[in-house]
Formats: sequence, structure tokens, C-alpha cells
Amino acid sequence: MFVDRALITIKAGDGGNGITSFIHYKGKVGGGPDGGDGAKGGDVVFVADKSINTLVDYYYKTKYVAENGENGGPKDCFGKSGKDIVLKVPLGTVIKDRQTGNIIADMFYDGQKKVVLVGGEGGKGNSRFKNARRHTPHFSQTGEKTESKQVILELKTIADVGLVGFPNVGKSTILSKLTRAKPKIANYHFTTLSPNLGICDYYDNNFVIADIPGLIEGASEGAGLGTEFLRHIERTRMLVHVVDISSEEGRDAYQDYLKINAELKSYSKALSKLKQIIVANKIDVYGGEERLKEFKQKLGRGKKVIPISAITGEGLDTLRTEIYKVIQKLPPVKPLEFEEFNYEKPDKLYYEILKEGETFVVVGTLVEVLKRNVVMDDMNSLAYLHKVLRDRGVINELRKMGATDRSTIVIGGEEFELID
Ligand SMILES: Nc1nc2c(ncn2[C@@H]2O[C@H](COP(=O)(O)OP(=O)(O)OP(=O)(O)O)[C@@H](O)[C@H]2O)c(=O)[nH]1
Ligand SMILES: [Mg+2]
Repeated sequence: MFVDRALITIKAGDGGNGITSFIHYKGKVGGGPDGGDGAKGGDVVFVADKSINTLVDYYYKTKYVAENGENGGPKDCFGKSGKDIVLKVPLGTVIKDRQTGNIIADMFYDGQKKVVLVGGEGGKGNSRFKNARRHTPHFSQTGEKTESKQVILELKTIADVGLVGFPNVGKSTILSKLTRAKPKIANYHFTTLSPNLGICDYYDNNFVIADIPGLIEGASEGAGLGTEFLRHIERTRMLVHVVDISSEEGRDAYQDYLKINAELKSYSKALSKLKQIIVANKIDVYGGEERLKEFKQKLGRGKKVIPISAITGEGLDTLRTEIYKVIQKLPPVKPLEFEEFNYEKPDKLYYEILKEGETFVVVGTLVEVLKRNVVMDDMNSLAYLHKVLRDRGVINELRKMGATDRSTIVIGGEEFELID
């Protein structure tokens, strides 16, 4: 089954907890602290892999959770880090945040890697809180917890050329003749239900052609197969617009041409602006030459038409050369241009207060940030520290937990008194 869109839930691993523990010697009590740190949780990583061409795996399995970090152990044992979870996706997969629709990554290059969710940090064990004055800290830090997220995976095929046209005009037949691809071909509408890709050799060069399901009038309103699959030619460099010149289906090639262009335009302005090569297929059918003349007349002088017969092979060499000539002048296929969206850790400035008697230790990422930004023997810097603690609610929280002016407040290894 071909799946080109999936909604999945991902979660990075939680950080393991640090533990509180003391050294035990045989027959001796009162050993120092030896509680080890908890370990970091695993990340959620996406990797683009050219050997995959559908998102079908993500249709069947929709929840992906990285391993949690282990808790610390006694004897200063650190926990084991949680394993990352690696999700392989086809080239051209766009990862979006479900909630905002923001683009997180365009997995464009083979082997491209993107860490979408970072595992939680491990908590510190009690041996980390020992200092000259505090020999036996009875507290340790919990690991950082992570949140699950929903992401949308959307495949935007990477190809140089896109084949567009009504159903049954011979798009898949053309692909099968220009490349080694073997798409399904049949004399009915909507034979092609999902994109087919093929590589067309041109001397020492080659280019990739994408064949997509046929479009019909009103596709943008959901008629036929709708326009969803146009996503697969959105990033092509040019289009080959195929019309059926046989009129076997009683349709007029020129009207078809106008209708397809209108559908492209209502889907996306950018798509409708792509350079097109107009191809009149099935020229082998009786009366083809005459209808070709008529078609050209209606199109007007400025427009070039390449008549071909995908069945007999007539005109295919000309078409191949023409495509090559056009794409050579066009910029290569590029990844999407977008403002990259990254998930913030939920508790980027999180803190926790650990209490032991009259000592209160503030720990967490907030403290790490402060440690980097505050110079302890500078008055201005200390005023800043105080302001941050007040604004972040740390001082209120300390009061609530029973801290008084006589308490010792430990922040980043430094001791303070509580002032409002
Ligand atoms: N006589 C003639 N028949 C052709 C030619 N090219 C394709 N056909 C026939 O037209 C029918 C449709 O061909 P496909 O290649 O499946 O058409 P398509 O545009 O891919 O159709 P959808 O996938 O349904 O959109 C088949 O029966 C082909 O054999 C041609 O040059 N001449
Ligand atoms: Mg087809």
C-alpha cells in the first residue's frame, strides 16, 4: 500500500532520577553521600532513507516512544542513557507539528538526520550536593519529564519533471517509455492511484520523472481523486502537460488543456507558474494530424506542441531532448524554504526546591542558566539573580515551603539568605 501522509505520536525518553544514598562500610555508620545521577532519556530522531518510498509503516504503527533514562544507583552509579528511537522516512518527507502546522524539517537528502524531540536530562544524585559545609545532603534531583507530541508526516516527492493531464491520456505509458519504471497502464480512468517515479537517461545525464493520477475538472473541489496528490509534483522543476489528441473519448484537447491549467492554478500559484512542455499524445490514431493542427491553432502561435505516440515511440526522442534542454536551464530541485520550527523543552526554565531541615536547595535548568549568567561577587549581577528568582516565583515557593530568614538557600553551590 502506498501511504503519503501519516499522523503519529512521538515522545522522547524521560530523564532518570538521581538518588539519595550513603556509603555503607561494614560495621560502620555515617558514610558520605553516594547517590548517583539519573541518565538522559533517548531522543526521537528522523532519518531520510532513499530505500524507502512510502510512509506505510506509520499508517499501521502510530506511536513511537524513546527509552527512558535509568535512575542513578548507590555507590555513585550513573544510570544508563535511554536509547534513541530512529524513524526512517522516504526522501521528501516533510515533518510538521500537528498543532500549529509549522514545518519542523524537510527530509530532503539521503541520510539527513533531524532530532525532533530531545530526551529529558537525568537528575543529580545526592553526592553532587555535598560541599564543605554540607556533608550529608538527604536529597536528590528527579529526572526531567518529557511531553509527547503529534507530528504529521507528508511525502512531497522529489522529481525534476511532473506529468500532468486528464485520466487515460497516456501519462503512465509515457513514463514507461522514457524510463525503466513499470507503472500500471490500462484503458480506463484513474488507473494510476499513487505517484510513480522513473529515471530518464539522457546521454551521460539523467532526470527524474513523476507520473501522478489524472486530474479532472473540479478536482480542486474534490472531483475524481481530488488534488491532494499534486503535492507530489509541487517541487518539480517543470511539467509535461499531456493531452489526448485522438479524441476517442469525445473530449477536446484544447478544452482539456485549459481545464487542467485552471485546476493547477486553484491548487497552487507556484505550480501553475512552472514551465510546461505541451505534449499531444496518441498521434497514431486516425485523424490525429488534423486535430493536432486544430489544437495548435487554438493554442496560438507562441505555444509549442510536441506530437508523440507513446505506443509507437514516435516523437519520444524529441520529447526527451526537449525536457533535457528545458531543465538544464532551471535551478535544481531544492528543499522547501521555511522557518524551521523546533519543539522547546516543556520546562526550559524549570526548577525544583529540595528541602532538608533549614536548608533549601534550588535545582533545575533555571539554576544552570543562572549559573552561567550570574557573577557572584558582583552587586548588579546579584540584584539580577534576585529579580529572576522573584519573577519566576522561586522566592514565593521557598516561603511556602517554610523557608525563613534563618534558612540557608543553596543555588548552584552558593549559599544565600532569604530576602524578599
Ligand atoms: N493509440 C494510442 N493509445 C495510447 C497511447 N498512449 C497510451 N495509450 C493508451 O491509453 C490508455 C491509457 O494509458 P495510461 O498510460 O494508463 O494513461 P494515464 O494517463 O496514465 O491514465 P490514468 O492513470 O488513468 O490517469 C491505455 O490503454 C494505453 O495503451 C498512444 O500513443 N496511442
Ligand atoms: Mg496512469
